[in-house]
Amino acid sequence: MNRNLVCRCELRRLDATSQDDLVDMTFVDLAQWTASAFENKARLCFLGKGIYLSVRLEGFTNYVLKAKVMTLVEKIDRLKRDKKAIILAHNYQRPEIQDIADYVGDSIGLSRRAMEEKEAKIIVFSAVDFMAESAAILNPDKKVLLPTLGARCPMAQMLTVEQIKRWKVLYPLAPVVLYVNTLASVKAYCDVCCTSANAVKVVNSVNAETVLFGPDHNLAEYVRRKTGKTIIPIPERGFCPTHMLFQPEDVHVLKLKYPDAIVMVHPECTVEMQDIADFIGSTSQMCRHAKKSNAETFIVATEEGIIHRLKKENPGKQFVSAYEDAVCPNMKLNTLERLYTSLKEEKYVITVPEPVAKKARKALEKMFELK
Ligand code: CIZ
Ligand code: SF4
Repeated sequence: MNRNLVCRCELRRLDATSQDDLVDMTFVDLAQWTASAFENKARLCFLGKGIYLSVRLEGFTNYVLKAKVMTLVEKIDRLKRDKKAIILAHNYQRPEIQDIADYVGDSIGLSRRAMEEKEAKIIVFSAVDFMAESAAILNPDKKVLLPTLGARCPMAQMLTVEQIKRWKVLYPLAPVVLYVNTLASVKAYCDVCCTSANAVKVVNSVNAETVLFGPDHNLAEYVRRKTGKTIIPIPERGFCPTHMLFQPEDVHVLKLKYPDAIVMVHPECTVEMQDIADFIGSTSQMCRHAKKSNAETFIVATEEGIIHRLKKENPGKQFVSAYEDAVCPNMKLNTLERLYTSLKEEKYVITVPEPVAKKARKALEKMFELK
């Protein structure tokens, strides 16, 4: 082949914003030596928005430098590999995030998975603030990223250190059990943490008949009924705005359409909802229950993100949200685009000052010790 071919360059538009967006750049029908000779030069020409270089060789038909535009998922996968990162996603995340995550679970499952991780240098925690904080507390050697800084759980903001101090004056002998849906600074003031999956077990394990429990008063009531202990909710009426949207009336209407459906209710729902439930449990408990149950249809009263996982894990069964608009806007702030930017720019790094982390870690570890 003639090595002195004269080449003429043309600019063409492509649906890509930068060289970073392109993969599989190849010369079509061009001998290998020519391809490599041009490759570097051609790559340098990816300058403007959506512009790429095509190459014409005189005396030949039109040889075009072909490049494929990477999908967002491909870009995230490439960054994950390059940066040795893993993605952990909460059960309430958007379906497309759940589908690319290395692990999908509830807060305790995610924290456990983060602790077991040996290879990754970066953990992208696709969830809300307090969950990423817990991961950072339990994994001081890893970089924990929250894709959206504003993804905050309103329930976690409902309990402050000052409030705990005041309640402790009123009940000096009562241990403080806090739901993980609390900020690290608040966890530092509790005896032991719990999740909705293990709240009953944790409260049964403390050696006291009166327990200060926060911040969710519906979960507090569920625990009171299950343990028979005196549970003092702190604050008096802490709640999850998303779970408060479920109403028994909606379930009664759905039951007319699905009379054999099993009603699964999260303990963050109101007591009235708990009263009409066939099964009360956390998201992980709902997943287990749906798998082993012989029922074909389930009415689900928790954030709608879980429906995606339930359907994926139980293809033959039907899952209906007890209220389709029960969407947690905070969880849904995380999008694929934000996840990509988070990985690319390594933001937002979640750190907890060690004096606070040390105390909060103790409360979290105490929970993990209860098998
Ligand atoms: O513990 C969690 O992850 C929460 C907030 C809910 C659940 O039931 O999984
Ligand atoms: Fe917080 Fe409720 Fe959203 Fe969970 S679903 S993050 S408790 S607001």
